[in-house]
Amino acid sequence: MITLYGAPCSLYTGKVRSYLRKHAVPFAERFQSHPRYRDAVLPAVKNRRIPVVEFDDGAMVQDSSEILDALEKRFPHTARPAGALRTIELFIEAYAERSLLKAAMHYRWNFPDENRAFIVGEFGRLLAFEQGPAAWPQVGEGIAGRMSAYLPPLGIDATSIPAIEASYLKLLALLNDHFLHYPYILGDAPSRADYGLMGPLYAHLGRDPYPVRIMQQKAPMVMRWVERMNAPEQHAPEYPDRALTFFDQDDLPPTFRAFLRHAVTEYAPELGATARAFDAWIEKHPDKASGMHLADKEDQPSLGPIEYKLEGATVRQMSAAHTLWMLQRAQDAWNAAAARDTDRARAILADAGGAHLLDLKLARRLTRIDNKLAIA
Ligand SMILES: N[C@@H](CCC(=O)N[C@@H](CS)C(=O)NCC(=O)O)C(=O)O
Repeated sequence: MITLYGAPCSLYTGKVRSYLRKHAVPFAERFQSHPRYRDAVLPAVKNRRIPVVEFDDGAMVQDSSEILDALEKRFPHTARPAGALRTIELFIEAYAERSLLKAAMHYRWNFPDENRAFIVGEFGRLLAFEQGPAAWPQVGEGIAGRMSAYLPPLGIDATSIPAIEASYLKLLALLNDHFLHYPYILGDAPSRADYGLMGPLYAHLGRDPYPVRIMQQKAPMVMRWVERMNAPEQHAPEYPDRALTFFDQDDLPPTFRAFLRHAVTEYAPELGATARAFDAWIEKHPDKASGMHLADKEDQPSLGPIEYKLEGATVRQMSAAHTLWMLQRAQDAWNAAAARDTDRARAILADAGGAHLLDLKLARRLTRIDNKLAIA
């Protein structure tokens, strides 16, 4: 039995929970308030973020992408995309992890009349459920203050908000079109593209009171996908009797290609600016040898401020080294692919305007050691 330490309102927990359900992996979910989290899990992972998965052999992993890697290794019989689509699913996972965080956080924290009581209650429940409803608001407010303080470093401000909203509404329209024809991003079976997107599109945008209404009203097929991704079975009555296969990498449908173009358009400028910030950071830190953490305390440190364009607006935010580690994973899959698949993945990304992302090389490779970013 696997234990998932997480919470319903947690973005990255939504990604892992969906994977476990879709792959029929038995698991139980616990809050961080569970005594085992405090006594055994936190001392082992040394990272306060959720999700954490504790495997039946005692291994514990923090970071949703590393958890999915571990699950892929431990349950190798489960279907996953191969060839060029492996690179593409990892790229979409990276986009979902970073680029959609802005919409998730904006729609959670900037609509307090509708959201605040709910989300403060959620935080109270996950930390102090056993203390009862009277205790939740105060406990929840403490966390809410810390979480909403992430908005400025994420670049969510008066200048960027119209762009963040425009970008999100475009995404909803593109995905709604896609799900008119297919149950998942890469066809008739779920992939890491779907799990990655489930983080923001479920925990925040498909569950908090204000944004869930937008999704229900503007993108009912996306709402259905969220429901499907949380179901243990295929749950796709709209498209019955289909083989559970992925798209043919040589024949990707227009709705997928339009979605990928949007993801590349919105994410590539942030990636490019972050890569430049990393290279500048490396120059300033010649002492950082292989195996050293980027920062002593922070698991996912920033590399300093960056600026880039989103939907014509200038976004000013703190960069995130973690997003480069995610990109590197897609690049690694690309480098490991057979020649034919390498060409194909490049052609798919080129069609979306993002072939250059495969060539974006960093001054040093990144890795994670003891659940923290480090120089490889
Ligand atoms: N890269 C990590 C990110 C995890 C993460 O940021 N989790 C949030 C909750 S969804 C958290 O624990 N935040 C606590 C904090 O920022 O202090 C992953 O994919 O697991």
